[in-house]
Amino acid sequence: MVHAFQTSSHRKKHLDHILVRLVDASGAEGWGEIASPSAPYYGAETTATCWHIAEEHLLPAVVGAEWDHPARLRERWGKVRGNHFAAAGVDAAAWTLWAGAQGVPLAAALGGTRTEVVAGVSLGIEPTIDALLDQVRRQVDAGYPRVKLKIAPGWDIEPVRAVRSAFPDLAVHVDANGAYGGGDEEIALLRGLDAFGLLMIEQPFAPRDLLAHAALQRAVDTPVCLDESVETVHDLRTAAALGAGRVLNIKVSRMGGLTPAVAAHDAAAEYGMAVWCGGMHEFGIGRAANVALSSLPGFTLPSDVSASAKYYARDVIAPEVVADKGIVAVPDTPGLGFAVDTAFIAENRRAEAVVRA
Ligand code: OSB
Ligand code: MG
Repeated sequence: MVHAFQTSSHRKKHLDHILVRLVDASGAEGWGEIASPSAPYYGAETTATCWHIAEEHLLPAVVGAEWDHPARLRERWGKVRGNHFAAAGVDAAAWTLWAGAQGVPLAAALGGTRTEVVAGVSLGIEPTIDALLDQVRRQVDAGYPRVKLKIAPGWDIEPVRAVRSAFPDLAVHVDANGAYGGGDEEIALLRGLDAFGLLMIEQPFAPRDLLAHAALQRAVDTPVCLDESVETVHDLRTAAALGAGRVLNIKVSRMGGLTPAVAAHDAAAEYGMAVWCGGMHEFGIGRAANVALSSLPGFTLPSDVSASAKYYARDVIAPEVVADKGIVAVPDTPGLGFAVDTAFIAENRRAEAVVRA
C-alpha cells in the first residue's frame, strides 16, 4: 500500500487477498477476489478462514457443474452459512466468466446503466489533525468530490471540525466501524456531528445493535448509514423496518457476492434507502467488480471505488483503475474489462491451491 490505513480497529500497510480463477470446459476464465482482512476485526472472517471455506466447501460444490447463470451456480453452495467474503470471490469469478462468455461487459450483465461512476475516497485515522488535513488536500487536489473519514472515540468532533473549516464545500462523511457504545452519552456525542453538514454517519455502533442505530437516526438530521450491520437482504429489511438508517453501504464482499449485492440494491430502492458501493481495499479484480456494480441505477452516492494508485504501488490488472477528477469510466469490453496481470500475481503469490472436478 502506498499509505498505511488505520480504522477504529486496526492498521495496515500490506494486504494478502485470495484471487479466484474459474476455468470452464472451453478454457475461458473468470476472476474474482476474496478481499477479507487477515484479522477478524471488520467481520468474523479472516484470509485463512476464507481459504479453508473456498477450498473445502465452495469450490468443490461448483467445479464440474453445468450452469447457465451465476445466480444458479451459487445455489450449489446454498447450505453454507455466512462466510460471505469467501463466497463473494467465487461468485464474482462466476459472473466475470459468464459475462465474458456472453460477450457482454460485467456491468451490463449485472443490469448496470451508467457509463461512468463517481468515486469518493476513504481516509484512515492519522496521527495528527495536520496529517489528516494533508491527506484530504491531496485527494481534493486529485479531484475527488467526496471524502470519508474514519472516526473513533477520541478522534471524532475535532478532526471533523478541522476538515470542515478547511474545506467548507467538500462532501464529507464519517465511518466509525462500530467503535461507539450505543448508549445515550454516545448518541449525545454523535449528535454534535450534525453541525458539520455531513453526508452521513456510517456504522457508529456494533453490527447487531440496530436499535441504537435507530435511536441515533431519530436524534440526528444527518443520515445514518449501515455497513457491518447488513450482511443479508433480511438484515436490510429489519433495519428498514426499525428506521436504523437512511443509507446503505453495499459491499460485494460483505453481502457474499454480486448476486446478493444486486438484490440489496433492489431491496433498498423499495425502502427508499440511498445506496453506494463500499470497498475493502480491493486489488484490481475486486475493484473492477465494484465499479461494475456501481453502474447500477440506484447507486446515486459516490462509491469507494477510487483509483488503484490511491492504494497500491502496483495493481494486479492492466491498465489499472484510474479516476479523472473522481470519475471512473465503466469498462465496455466483455467480462471483467481489465487484463489480469498473471505474471505479477505469480511473482507475489504466497500459496496456490487447485480444485478440480
Ligand atoms: O468500513 O468501509 C469500511 C476498509 C477496511 C475495513 C472496513 C472499511 C474499509 C474502507 C475501505 O473504508 C474503503 C475503500 O476500499 O476505499
Ligand atoms: Mg464502513
